[in-house]
Amino acid sequence: MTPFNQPPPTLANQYDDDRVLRSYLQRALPPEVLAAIEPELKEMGNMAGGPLYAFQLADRLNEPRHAPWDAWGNRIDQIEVSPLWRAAEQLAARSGLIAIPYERLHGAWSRVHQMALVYLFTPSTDVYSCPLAMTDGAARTLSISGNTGLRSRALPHLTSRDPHGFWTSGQWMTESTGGSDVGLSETTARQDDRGTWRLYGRKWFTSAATSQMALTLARPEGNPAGGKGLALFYLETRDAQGRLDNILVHRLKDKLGTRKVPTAELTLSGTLAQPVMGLGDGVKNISPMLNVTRTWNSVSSVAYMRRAIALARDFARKRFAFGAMLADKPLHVDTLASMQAEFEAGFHLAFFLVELIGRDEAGEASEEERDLLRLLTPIVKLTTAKQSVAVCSEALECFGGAGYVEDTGLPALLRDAQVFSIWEGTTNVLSLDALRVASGGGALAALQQQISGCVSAVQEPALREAAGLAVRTAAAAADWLRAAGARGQSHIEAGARRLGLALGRSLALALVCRHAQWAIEQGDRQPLAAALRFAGEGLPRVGGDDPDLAASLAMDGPRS
Ligand code: MFK
Repeated sequence: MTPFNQPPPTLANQYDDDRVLRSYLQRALPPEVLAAIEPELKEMGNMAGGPLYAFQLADRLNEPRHAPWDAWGNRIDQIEVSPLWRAAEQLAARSGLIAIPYERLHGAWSRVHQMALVYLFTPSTDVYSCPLAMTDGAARTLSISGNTGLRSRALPHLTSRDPHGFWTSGQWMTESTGGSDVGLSETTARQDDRGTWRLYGRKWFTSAATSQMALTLARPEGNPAGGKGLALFYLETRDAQGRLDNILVHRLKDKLGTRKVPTAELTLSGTLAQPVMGLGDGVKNISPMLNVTRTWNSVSSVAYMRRAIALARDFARKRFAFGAMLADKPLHVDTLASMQAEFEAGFHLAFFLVELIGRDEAGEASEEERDLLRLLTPIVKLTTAKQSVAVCSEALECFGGAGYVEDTGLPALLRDAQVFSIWEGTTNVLSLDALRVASGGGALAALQQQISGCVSAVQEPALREAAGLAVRTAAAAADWLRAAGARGQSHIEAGARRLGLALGRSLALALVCRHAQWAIEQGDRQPLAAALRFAGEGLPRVGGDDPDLAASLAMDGPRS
């Protein structure tokens, strides 16, 4: 007797199959831009759901390898990445995943063009988006640095469409003293008599240590402590002979996820470097890079949600249990609906951020939009990262035991998603960043205005109540912030995460309502269902917290 074998989930063309992406692009883009970029999106969608996905599954057990020595005792620190990663690099360069926003063929829409491709590419390439994000961040930082020498040296490589000329960049910030608190960095920069700078120190979490260059922070000797005393440096990892330039790779990290990413601990012992923009304010000067990588993080978070749901949905049509397909089981369908609503709201949030960056880079953003961009970069990152972990976890459950078995390829989704809320600023660090921005200037007012603007477009009676919830929640958050000042810094700080999530989810709701209104006018009521479901699950409450009670609860333990 032939035993029963469950057909595995499969993927269709990931562009054709993605109603949310296609509907968003139809609304947001001028028709001629959509017509121009759609063939690329279709092609990437075909790769991502077909050959690249098959390659990803076949490559599952391949991880980067570090060879410290050659056979004859020479220190080589060679790092081999997996075959999938080598192919991903070629595809990324040829597809212009970094080049597109710098070529800017479609003006302010070029970032949407780029990120729509990135969104399709990312879930089939095992976090190759990490080196790409840093490369984009370096390209952006150098292009606005005013350093014409470094710009003309590196930018043509970082934005090349030729895989042979393409460079990736590292973003070497983290040290064992300063993960989040980068100002504690101990790496020093020393200048010799001829004016040449060399770096000395240990970098503790250098992602994608195979890059040709890196932007990093070091403290010029004699500079004061803290982030202001650090300076932003450019370095090339290899010398003219192709040897690592006084860089010793100690080991690759053994991480929960992102296992294809060769994250290294390394020591710089006299590596040649050049200051990018002055000899101080390093944290501030590297922030354009952080803001770009945080945006990639947001797009990757929604891309992972979409992939997890695509697989779970396909499986629901193939899995028979308790007398019916899962797709016909009301409770399973209800669970998928909640996942889809989270994803759909997160998608609109992430791509709204992408639109703002595009406008800013094209010089079309108003002052309010620039304020909004500064506030939303941390908020969208922290909101979508939390969504992604929750949705990917729920998706694994949709497969029962198969979701917990490695060779289905499914557990990697959750392991990789978990990084989104950690790297590039944890939820709490980003909440505090957002709190600072929201507390001064006009950013919070700009955000409330944006929410009201979205909501004012909503006519459909069923949507109006949902849209009103977005306005009320954002207003309550702003009221809390104004009142919290009188209750002291620890009170404000304790509420920062709730504030960030309340604002992020309010805007997500407003954006999905605005989109739903447009879609209804096109005869599509699916986004309406997403908006109502997202609103129905509620938005976070800000306030009502007492820091003293929280401290006794959090640090619970025997009293002396
Ligand atoms: C899938 C794609 C994902 C990509 C993967 C990439 C791989 C990972 C590579 C990594 O390197 S991960 C490690 C990333 N590390 C972080 O994200 C650090 C997290 N910590 C923070 O963000 C802290 O808030 C921060 C280090 C910025 C705090 O440092 P400080 O020394 O207390 O600085 P401060 O006072 O907050 O800011 C200094 C100046 O920079 C201020 O300006 P002023 O001097 O004019 O007052 C800030 O306003 C400004 N600033 C800080 N963050 C900014 C910013 N400006 C614009 N945008 C920002 N995000």
